[in-house]
Amino acid sequence: MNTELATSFLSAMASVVGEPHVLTGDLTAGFTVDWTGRFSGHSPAVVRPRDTREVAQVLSLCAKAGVAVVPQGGNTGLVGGGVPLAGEVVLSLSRLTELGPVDTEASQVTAGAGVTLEQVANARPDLDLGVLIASRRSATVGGAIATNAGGLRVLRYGPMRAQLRGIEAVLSDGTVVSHMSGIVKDNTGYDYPSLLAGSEGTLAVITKARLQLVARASNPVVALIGLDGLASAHQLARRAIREVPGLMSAEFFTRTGLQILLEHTGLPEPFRPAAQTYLLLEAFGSSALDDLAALIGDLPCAVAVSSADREQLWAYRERHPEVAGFLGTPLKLDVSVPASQWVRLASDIGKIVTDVDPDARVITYGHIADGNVHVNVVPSHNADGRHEDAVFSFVASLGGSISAEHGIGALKARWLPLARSSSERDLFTRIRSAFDPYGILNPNVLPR
Ligand code: 2HG
Ligand code: ZN
Repeated sequence: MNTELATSFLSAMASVVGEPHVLTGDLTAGFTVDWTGRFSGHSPAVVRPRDTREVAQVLSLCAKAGVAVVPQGGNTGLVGGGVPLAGEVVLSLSRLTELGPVDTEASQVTAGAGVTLEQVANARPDLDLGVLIASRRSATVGGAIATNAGGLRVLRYGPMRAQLRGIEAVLSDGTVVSHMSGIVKDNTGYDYPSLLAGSEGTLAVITKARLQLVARASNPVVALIGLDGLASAHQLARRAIREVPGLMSAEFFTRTGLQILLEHTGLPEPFRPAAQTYLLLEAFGSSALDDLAALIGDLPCAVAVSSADREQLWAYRERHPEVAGFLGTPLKLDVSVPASQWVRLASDIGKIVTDVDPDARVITYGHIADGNVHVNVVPSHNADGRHEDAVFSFVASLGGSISAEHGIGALKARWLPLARSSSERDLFTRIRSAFDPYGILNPNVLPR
């Protein structure tokens, strides 16, 4: 954009959202870099509309000027999908914070794109949001839907897409589409809310969603169990799925990650003796404590019933995303494989990475029941694609997915052909053109 064009474009933006909500220069800093520090770019402006009408006006101005836009929620993404890597305008949805009253008949609520997941979860004491992620205090409804966030309870409630009962969104030409009736049985044509879930801001800008809530878990119990290796953890998790009816979470981490976490945070050792692999299970219901006790037998463990104790045990798992960051700028790869391949993936992935970078540090943890391993790599020097290449090729050879829950973003765009055929990618392109004929929505995310 030349200077003259930029000035008139910015004043047009200001006339829509008000001058204080068009941020330029140093004020854009917090919006142009992701929280890991791996992805950073620059932006001529961060525009902060306050409602759907303003979003529509901003988008039609951008479409007319041919200005690319990166929609941004809480900026908690991990694949470079929410930051302006090529000088795009940042469309921040953080002011769309309206949270409607809970519809208690349907256990549903309508939330603006900028409402945090924690605010939705706390909308009523007897209800909860099925999706629970560590970044819930900053991650927002719009971003969580756009990335189809998964998290710690997918095995019971599914990812964000499964909570969706309606959506309102704006297309790149400013058209508002809205289907918010909340009806569960509704076969009146294409399920575009579902398509927008996981579209990573490439199809439309989500402004509002109607979300299904779940009953808040009664009598939750958390158990952290020490095991002699990944195979035993996998076996016990499979048994938990069959034998613990109230199971909500089955998470794992290893001694390597735990050791670094303890050293950098001052958290105490959870129990002795120290183990190679840790399995964290959470279950609810009147029989949860007995069911877990029967499963665990005499394995070393810590069990928590009170809210404070449960939180303390969860911290060992929920703080794992910080671990690689204590050592350097991490590369966060989230992959999943069929259950039958999980032990192979989790056991071999460290060597797969160190074969291409012997001094790289590798920390693994994740959602064991979903076959999902978070491979956090701290490269020994500049990441040049070889770590991703090694991990994703191995995962593809096991019949797995190169993105279990974080999306393709900019990080994985090059490797999408490992996961999707050319006919599928052609279809993606045609869908994308139908929603965004101007080609301005998140152009660096998912290959065009
Ligand atoms: C988690 O499961 C998140 O904690 C973040 O998906 C994973 O930071 C990561 O790699
Ligand atoms: Zn995760």
